[in-house]
Amino acid sequence: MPLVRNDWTREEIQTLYEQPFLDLVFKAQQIHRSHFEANTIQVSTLLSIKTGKCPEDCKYCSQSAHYDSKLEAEKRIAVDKVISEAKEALASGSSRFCMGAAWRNPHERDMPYVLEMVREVKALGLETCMTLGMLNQSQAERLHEAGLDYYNHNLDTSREYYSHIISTRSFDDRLNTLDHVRNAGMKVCSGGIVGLGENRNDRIGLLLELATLPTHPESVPINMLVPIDGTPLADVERLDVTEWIRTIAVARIIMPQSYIRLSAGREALSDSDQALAFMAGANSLFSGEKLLTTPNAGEGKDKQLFDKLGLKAEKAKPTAAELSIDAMAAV
Ligand code: SAM
Ligand code: DTB
Ligand code: SF4
Repeated sequence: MPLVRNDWTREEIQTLYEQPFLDLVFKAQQIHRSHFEANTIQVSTLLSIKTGKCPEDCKYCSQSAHYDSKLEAEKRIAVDKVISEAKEALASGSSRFCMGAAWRNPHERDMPYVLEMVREVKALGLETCMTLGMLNQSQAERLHEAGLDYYNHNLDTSREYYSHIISTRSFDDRLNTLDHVRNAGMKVCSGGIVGLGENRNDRIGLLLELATLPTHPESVPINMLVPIDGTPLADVERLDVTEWIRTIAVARIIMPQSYIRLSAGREALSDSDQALAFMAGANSLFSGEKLLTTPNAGEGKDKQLFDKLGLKAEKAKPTAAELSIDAMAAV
């Protein structure tokens, strides 16, 4: 059996989900250890570079202009401010800086702004990531040339449940953006959200889509809905934490070389829940006081958690270009 498969079937994924919880977590941890260093977590910091008034109608989102979430919208923030936040992220041990904008897609007039930001953040020695909505092929190529390592664009949920959550962009629009990102040579960060009122078949459907992409996303965020007052999902029934952890474990098993990211929703988890999520193969998270618009476990809390569990933060990986410069310097 090859190490990494792209031909997973719905039935196989369902069987993985349905096994006893401890068997599933045990298997996920075994697979995790055969592909990654144990006890090592990749840490990213998020920054919202343009907040609110988004034209899209994602039913979970505080930033959609379609709902009254009481969020205060902000214009594009200055590049200098982004750079000072990135320096702080680096100093606090993050290896990747992820910049997000509440756009349907970047307009051409926004491109010089985002490209300058990528160049400057990259120059600090951080890995760079952006999430700006849909991209066309030319935008993806320009971002890659400027030094963007990762692009985050989530499928969010199954193809079947998708239309219950978003009507302003289609599931295929999302897959097209992922194609453009991949073709441009960037790494893909794509996952979804659990706890949207979907059922287990939808969670299976989401993972099936991700694990049958021609190349697995290098990073797979598994968000748990953060309920936002004023949005249509504000009062949706909360999903049991073990079901979130099952989703993480199945993702780890079927995408063994991908970083599985414990994403939005960590605030609702106890330290022991988080330990279980790491046991299930999660090996990446967002640190810092804030995600894009909602609170997150701050640095202090995460440091305590890492100390308590004996975890260490992964260092930023040098790029191929940096490695060849080092090799030349050694001659
Ligand atoms: N506007 C861009 C887009 O949607 O393509 C990028 C930012 S958007 C906030 C990034 C992702 O965050 C969404 O796809 C969704 O998976 C996640 N997200 C947003 N709001 C959330 C919430 N309230 N709870 C959990 N995850 C959320
Ligand atoms: C992802 O999958 N989760 C992050 C990141 N990609 C951009 C965003 C989470 C947002 C949570 C809600 C908020 O803070 O607005
Ligand atoms: Fe806009 Fe992204 Fe929020 Fe959807 S998830 S409303 S696209 S900011």
